Amino acid sequence: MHQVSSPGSIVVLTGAGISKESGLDTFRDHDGLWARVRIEDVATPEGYRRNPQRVQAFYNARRRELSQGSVEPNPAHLALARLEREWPGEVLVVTQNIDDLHERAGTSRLIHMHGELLKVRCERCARPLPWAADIDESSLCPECERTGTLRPHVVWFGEVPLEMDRILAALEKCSLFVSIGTSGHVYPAAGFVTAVREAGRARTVELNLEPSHGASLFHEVRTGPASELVPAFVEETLSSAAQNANL
Ligand code: BJW
Repeated sequence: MHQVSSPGSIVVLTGAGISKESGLDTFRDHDGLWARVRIEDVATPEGYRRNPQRVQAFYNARRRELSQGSVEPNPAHLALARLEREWPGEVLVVTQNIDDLHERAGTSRLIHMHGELLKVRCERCARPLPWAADIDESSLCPECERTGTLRPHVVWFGEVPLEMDRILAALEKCSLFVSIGTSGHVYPAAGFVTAVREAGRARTVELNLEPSHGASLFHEVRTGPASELVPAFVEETLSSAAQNANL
């Protein structure tokens, strides 16, 4: 049983596992994306320079999949939005996911550290823009009106994740750190639990289908599907805050 002093702040890190039950594939599970395509080909700047069409096709397909009516937030996304609404302190969700399921569930304090599928950025003028359609070599940047310069607004291996200063500041001061549906293989996200432990003030909890690569670093690990574990954990956290408030 976890306890977090109210109204301390909470940081939640999410990974592909939280969106699995919404119908989106993870990366490293046996049926995941990396079983079908090579990381070096589609998730590195070198792969993009070698074959931009292949990389655009990979992200175009995922962008179309996200717009299908069947892909919707699941009870885990909804529970995190409830946590933000009802927790008396600050809640920040840091997601490695590029889907928009947290937003659709109602989470508003959210950082997409690996970018967003529904945005593109121009390699010339650099500004991220909302984008729901396919991208190809004839796509025109609406800002500088060049063609062939738009790329997915995502963070590939070797690139620097977004908003790291804001994330590290939140990790430093939080009272509870919860990691959900991430395998713990990709840095810097895999190192967040260590940063929190070194700051010495937060309880750390992992909620995952199975213990992750870094499970031993957490105070507590719960295993099972996110759609069950997360609503139960949020209910428990909010009830413990309500009890503390009544003492
Ligand atoms: C469920 C479930 C259910 C299933 N319920 N759970 C050597 C040592 C250490 C580090 C490095 C190194 N060499 C290079 C590095 C750095 C490198 C790195 O980490 N490499 C490692 C692979 C070794 N990292 C980088 O290059 C990053 N940049 C960087 O470090 O810059 C330097 C810097 C940092 C900080 C400040 C300043 C400078 C960039 C990483 C970019 C990652 N990009 C990707 C693709 C882009 C987006 C996209 O296409 O979607 O991001 S890779 C991919 O992995 C994607 C994900 O966000 C990321 C993490 O994957 P995730 O979410 O953990 O998914 P899975 O599939 O691995 O796990 C799913 C989990 O869910 C599993 O555990 C399941 O059990 C579970 N699950 N169903 C609950 N129903």
